[in-house]
Amino acid sequence: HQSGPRGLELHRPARRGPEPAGFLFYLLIVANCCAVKDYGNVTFEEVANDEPIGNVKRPRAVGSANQRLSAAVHAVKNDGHTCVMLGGDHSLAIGSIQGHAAAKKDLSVVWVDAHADINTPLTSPTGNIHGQPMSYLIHELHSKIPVLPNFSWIKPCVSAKDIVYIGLRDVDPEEHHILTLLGIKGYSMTEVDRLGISKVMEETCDYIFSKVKKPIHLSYDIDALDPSISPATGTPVVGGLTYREGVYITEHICQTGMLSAMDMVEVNPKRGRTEDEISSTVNAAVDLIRGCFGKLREGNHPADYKMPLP
Ligand code: HAR
Ligand code: MN
Ligand code: MN
Repeated sequence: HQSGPRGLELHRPARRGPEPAGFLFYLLIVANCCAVKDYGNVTFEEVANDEPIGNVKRPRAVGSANQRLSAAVHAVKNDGHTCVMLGGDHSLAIGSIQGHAAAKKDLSVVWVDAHADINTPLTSPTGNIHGQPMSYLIHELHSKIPVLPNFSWIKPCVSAKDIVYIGLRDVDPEEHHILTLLGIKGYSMTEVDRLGISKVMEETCDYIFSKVKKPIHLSYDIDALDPSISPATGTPVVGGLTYREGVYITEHICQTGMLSAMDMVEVNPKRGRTEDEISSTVNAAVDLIRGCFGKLREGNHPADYKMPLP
């Protein structure tokens, strides 16, 4: 952390290539004092005849892909590193958070997103699993989750009180009911407008650290940012975070010293209509990750930097 972002070079996503199991790609990177270890892509097997269950699309492929991801994240955490997971759609948070929780018992989750992604398979209006990941992970919703093929390995691992949402502006009525029922802490764009992002982050950290300083799982959906900055994503929603608000969140999370794993998701170059849309989206994602690992807008220098002698 001290020496800043030198060495944190991220792989740019390829524009074309196989799209396994509904995900674009996974890449795990570990940063420790900004030394980066690339754990490589998580590979998935094709699942034939992956028929919907109810309206849930491709349950077997998504279930088994997340099981592999969970094992990969667990291994990264057991190696003692901070884990960066590059997606891919937000359904991968199931495996990412599950694997993280397997290594670190008590987590808090900061979910930065235009969407709450807390539909259950039964409330989902679309059947898209990337609108549902939180529902599989929360203890309090366990009884509301039906049996799905390749989902039986998932064990709820997060309490409703340990979650904070930031950036919400497209929440389904059923999701809003769940958020209210469980009393989940959230800062919609209305609260970001009212309080300002610095107050939002101060309150967020007071809340998640109110009892003990738990490790943070930051799940950052690029669509939290305004589509004028990050248009190359599957479900852009107007009225999002500015670039500066988005980066401020990462700087604040970094200075807690408690970031333990992060997801950077829904970056989808195939949804960019021009090269500029793609590069703007990807560059924003890279800047958000660098913010998480110590890049400061005031500038950085290595702790052991020495001035050249005259
Ligand atoms: N709420 C909608 C659904 O459940 C759309 C959410 C999916 N889009 C996302 N998630 N990008 O963050 O289908
Ligand atoms: Mn999301
Ligand atoms: Mn989203």
